[in-house]
Amino acid sequence: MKIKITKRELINFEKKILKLFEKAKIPYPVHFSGGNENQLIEIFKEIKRGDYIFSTHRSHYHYLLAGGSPNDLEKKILDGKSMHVFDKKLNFFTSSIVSGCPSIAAGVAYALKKKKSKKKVWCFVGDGAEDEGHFYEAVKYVDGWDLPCTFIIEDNNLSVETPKEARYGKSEIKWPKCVRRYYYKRTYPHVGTGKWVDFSGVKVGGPSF
Ligand SMILES: Cc1ncc(C[n+]2csc(CCOP(=O)(O)OP(=O)(O)O)c2C)c(N)n1
Ligand SMILES: [Mg+2]
Repeated sequence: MKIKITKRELINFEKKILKLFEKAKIPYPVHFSGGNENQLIEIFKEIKRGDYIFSTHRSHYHYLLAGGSPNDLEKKILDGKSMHVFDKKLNFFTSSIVSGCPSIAAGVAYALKKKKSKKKVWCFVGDGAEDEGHFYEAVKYVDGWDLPCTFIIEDNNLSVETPKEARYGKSEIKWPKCVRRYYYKRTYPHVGTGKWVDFSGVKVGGPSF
């Protein structure tokens, strides 16, 4: 689709929301996007109007790139809906359940194929969702039935504050072609206090052998 918002506008939107959050105007959890503007702009050029988009707890950039209005999004965020952005007109859905969307995305893709629709499904997940059995099941179903659905792993090497190596050692799964991945270094900490929490002294995850 033709992208109507620039990288700078995306960044400025999040900065504006961050200011509101820090002034305690948003007494709800907010997850800020940042550091992945270029990758997302490229991906959204491939997405067509009318395609179905499934997002995550971190949905602001996805919504704006899908053509959502910044003013509407700001209202939703001020109303506590940052993690529940939904817009039927844009076929835009989120779930803040980690890996909550992949099986729904697979079901929508199944329906689209059955109806011989040309529309596609795009399902964004974090690398934390990649750890979940739900993700595996949805990928297997989409791959097996060759459904029009692409999963995009947004890999910042962190599930909240825990890197992959601390979660499951060195495993790297080779996913089928319906799964893509982009890497990025996030701009903000997991939950938007705007301030980084120093976890360097905390021992995290995993069995000790
Ligand atoms: C089923 C489920 N388990 C745990 C959580 C708590 N939780 C919220 S976001 C998150 C991290 C998931 O990692 P990732 O998708 O990579 O997101 P990131 O930390 O990079 O924003 C977790 C564990 C949740 N929302 N849903
Ligand atoms: Mg992550």
